[in-house]
Order: sequence, then structure tokens, then C-alpha cells
Amino acid sequence: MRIVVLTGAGISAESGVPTFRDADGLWEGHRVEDVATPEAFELRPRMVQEFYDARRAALAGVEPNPAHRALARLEEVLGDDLFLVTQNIDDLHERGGAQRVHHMHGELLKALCRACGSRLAWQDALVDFPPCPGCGLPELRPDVVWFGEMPYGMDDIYAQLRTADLFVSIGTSGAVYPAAGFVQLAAGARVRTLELNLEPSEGSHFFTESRHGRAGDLVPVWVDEVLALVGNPG
Ligand code: BJW
Repeated sequence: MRIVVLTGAGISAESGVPTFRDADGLWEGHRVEDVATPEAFELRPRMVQEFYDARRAALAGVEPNPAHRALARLEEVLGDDLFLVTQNIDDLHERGGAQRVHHMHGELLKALCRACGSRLAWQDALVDFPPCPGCGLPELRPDVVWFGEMPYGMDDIYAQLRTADLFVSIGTSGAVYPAAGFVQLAAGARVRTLELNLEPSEGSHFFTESRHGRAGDLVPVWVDEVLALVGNPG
């Protein structure tokens, strides 16, 4: 069985990472739409760097939860038949044990050089604009996808969506495109679709099936169901 799983901020909520659009979803008083744009970075570069520096530093204090670990268990059995694409820029899928994670909105632990295009593993603060190890220019920004920018790996994602047996969306509000459109694309290719979310998302009515509750409860149960179907060697 070939499965595409899309995850959003809701899967990391129980690890203590705030979501974007829930009641407590303001980041230090900023709406994400006001800081996650190239225009915000041009106008207020220090503010935007500090926003991402704070989130990068906060990663050290959070741990993967049962939903991340359940998906890693699924990957262990399905291998390349699981395509895990996340909108999240944290590294909780990887720390939960997943090895093939497609970060369509980039990664907090990477920096992108605006001068030479290098993408580098990065742990430290960027607010003081350290020189790029590649070209030496002080042009590093977080390697994340802002509004108006092209998410990473779209051709691969679309190809996987068209040929999957099942598309599963976990912990995402369905407010941000292109990810919000994946369910319609999959449904158009006659792929079965399942939503696992705290509440109905904006595109909930497009899914074949929806289950509502906490990811930490729903995802392990769903993974057990799939493993029972495909014959879990463990
Ligand atoms: C739980 C839970 C628990 C809580 N358990 N669940 C007009 C119409 C259509 C499109 C556009 C438009 N105007 C502009 C656009 C395009 C634009 C867009 O979509 N804008 C919208 C605002 C309308 N998109 C773009 O610009 C994208 N690029 C693009 O489109 O390029 C052109 C293109 C053309 C053709 C093909 C492909 C591309 C880029 C979007 C970049 C988004 N970037 C951000 C910031 C990234 C870095 C960062 O993290 O700071 O990505 S914005 C932010 O939203 C972040 C997230 O990944 C993204 C999605 O949020 P997510 O994950 O859904 O979180 P929430 O908070 O919204 O929802 C959480 C959900 O979890 C809720 O439903 C809760 O109920 C649930 N939940 N606890 C289970 N315990």
C-alpha cells in the first residue's frame, strides 16, 4: 500500500510547539502572515531573524510525541511506500525516528544564503548576520518558505499524490496553499483520503473520511490499523 502523509502544526502541538491559527497561535504577538514574507524580511530583517532564532532555540526544549513516533514506525514497515511530507519546519519527525521527511516549507535547522544560494545545516542565531561559510557574505536567512515563495519538492509531491492508494492529512488547518489543495488533487486521481485533525479543517468536506481528536491519540491507532492490514512483521 502506497501512502502519502501530510502533516502540519497540529502534530507538534502536543510536543509544546504552538500552532499558527489556533486561539493561542500568535508568535510573540505576531501573526505569521506578518513575519513569514520576503517583504517583512526586507523591511524588518532583525525582527524576522529574531522570530526564527527564538523558534530555533525553543526546539531544544521540545520532544517528539506519540504521533511522530507512530509515523516513524509506519515508515519502518512501509519504507519508500510511505511518502511523509510536512509543512512543519521543526525536526520532530526526524527525532521521532523518521528518516525520509520532505520538508516542503523548509527547516529551522538550515540557513539559506541569499547571495550564493547555499543551503547549510545551521544551529545558531542569525540575527547578527554571520558570514555565509560558502561565500563569506552576510546574507544568511532561515531556509524556510515564506508566503509568495515556491515550496520545496512540489513535482515530487504531486507525482506521489497522483499514484498513492491513500492520502492522509494530519494536524493542518487547510488554510495555506498549495498544501491545502492536496486533498482535491488526490481525490481527483481517485485516491482515498483521510483527515486526522482536532477539528474539521477548511477542506474537511473533501475527505473520504475524517476523524477528529488529538494527533497523539488518533495517529497511533490509525498506524496500528494500517500495520494490521499490511501484515506487520513486528
Ligand atoms: C491539532 C492539534 C492536535 C491543533 N492534534 N490537530 C489566495 C487563494 C489561494 C492561495 C493564495 C491566495 N493568496 C495567496 C495564496 C498563496 C499562499 C497562501 O496559501 N495564502 C493563504 C493565506 C491563502 N501560499 C503561498 O504563498 C505558498 N507558495 C505558493 O503558493 O507558491 C506558488 C505556487 C504555485 C503553484 C504551485 C505551488 C506553489 C507558500 C506558503 C508558505 C507558508 N509558510 C508558512 C511559514 C513557514 C515558516 C514558518 O513556520 O514560519 O508555513 S505559513 C504557516 O502556515 C506555516 C505552516 O506550515 C502553514 C500551515 O499551517 P498549519 O500547519 O496548517 O497550522 P495551523 O495553525 O493553521 O493549523 C493547525 C491545525 O492543527 C488546526 O486545524 C488545529 O485544529 C489542529 N490541531 N492541535 C491534532 N493536538
